[in-house]
Amino acid sequence: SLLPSLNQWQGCLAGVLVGDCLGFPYEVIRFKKMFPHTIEFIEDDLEKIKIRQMIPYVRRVKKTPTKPAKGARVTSTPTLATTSGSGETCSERQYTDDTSMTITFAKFLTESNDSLDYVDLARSFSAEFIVDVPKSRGYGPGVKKLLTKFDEVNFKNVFQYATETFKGQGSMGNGSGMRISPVALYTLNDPDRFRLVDITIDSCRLTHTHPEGIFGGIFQALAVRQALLFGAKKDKPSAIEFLDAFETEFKSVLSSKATSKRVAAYQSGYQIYQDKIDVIKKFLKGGPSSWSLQKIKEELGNKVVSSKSIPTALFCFLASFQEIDFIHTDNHFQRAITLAFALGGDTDTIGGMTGAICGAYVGLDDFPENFVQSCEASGKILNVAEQLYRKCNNSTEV
Ligand code: R7I
Ligand code: MG
Ligand code: MG
Ligand code: MG
Repeated sequence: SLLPSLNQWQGCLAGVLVGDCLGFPYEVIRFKKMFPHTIEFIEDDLEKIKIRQMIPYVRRVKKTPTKPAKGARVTSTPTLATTSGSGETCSERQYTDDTSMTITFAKFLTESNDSLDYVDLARSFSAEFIVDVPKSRGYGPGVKKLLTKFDEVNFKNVFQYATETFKGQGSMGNGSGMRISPVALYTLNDPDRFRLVDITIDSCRLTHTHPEGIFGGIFQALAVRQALLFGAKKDKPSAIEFLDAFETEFKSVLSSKATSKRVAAYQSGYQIYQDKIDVIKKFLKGGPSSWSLQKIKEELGNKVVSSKSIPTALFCFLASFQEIDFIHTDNHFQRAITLAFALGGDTDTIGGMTGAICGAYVGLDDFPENFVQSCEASGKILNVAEQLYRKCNNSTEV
């Protein structure tokens, strides 16, 4: 069978970027005030389903802070900085922590030797966080504190601090899933296919030790891998076939000899994801008339915690195998991310995770024109995807 192509590797990471950049203005939790110009036809679709009612006002991103529009609530959230000159309108769509941590993680995997040093990963995340501070990338509050702490203690005992967050439960934020797709790429050709689980757990443990955070990371990494593998097939599967294969693999993490010991400490985080897989199956089998935006929100979720967003991203990808009556595009990638945005809530992250899966499946060439190029750091993310591809495929051919 065919190997996943460079086009798919780049589609995966560019998928994070596009979902994040285009998605964050729709988020109702943070960044309410910011609304860079967006892709018109997505806007048209969302307009029809009244999504814009959630958005207080529209304005372009400027470096110099502008006065909030009349009637807008002033929050402490600073405006997004841009790379353009002072006062100039910036034409790039800004990315957030989702993309930032994904790029850092991908670079780390590209530059590391085989024995990954997670203290180095912590250093890289912290260093990039500091670079990101003036740009207000919207890092989660728990992660923000941790990345600052790591630096303060000079990266001693980096695994200790995450266990102390959220009253000693550890974070179950979806940050574990939003940055994980490079791990699916990095381990794709590894003879030990469960190395994906090891690297996911160890990297998540820096910031997300809650069992649901850990299993969320595993869920998203496996979804991306499944997309790479099935996207390379000549005979494309149905959405249900994709889900079945994914479910088998996800289940085997718990039961297989290679991983069961490793995940034992986090076992309690598994069942909630199995329940979500059952919901996804019910929706796919019932077809588009069996679900609505409201039902997705209620039964799968659109929240900032892992279990209420990571399975939702898989659903957005799978539901988009078919036409959706309120989204007017023939393009799989565009349909999938538009569905993610239409849910509201944590739109940058659900958009980015949907984009990672769908981009890995369809490949960069199948993105609508200009989606990637209009985002900040598009060259950077395509470049790191290519370097990671060359490293892991041991080749210089495309
Ligand atoms: O997971 P994390 O990196 O946040 C990612 C999100 C994405 O939406 C990004 O786009 C960015 O906006 O933030 O950061 P954390 O601070 O670890 O977790 C994020 C949020 O999840 C927290 O602020 C909490 O609201 C929630 N959360 C929890 N709530 C209850 N109990 C995380 N862990 C818990 C918990 O154990
Ligand atoms: Mg974000
Ligand atoms: Mg956010
Ligand atoms: Mg988010």
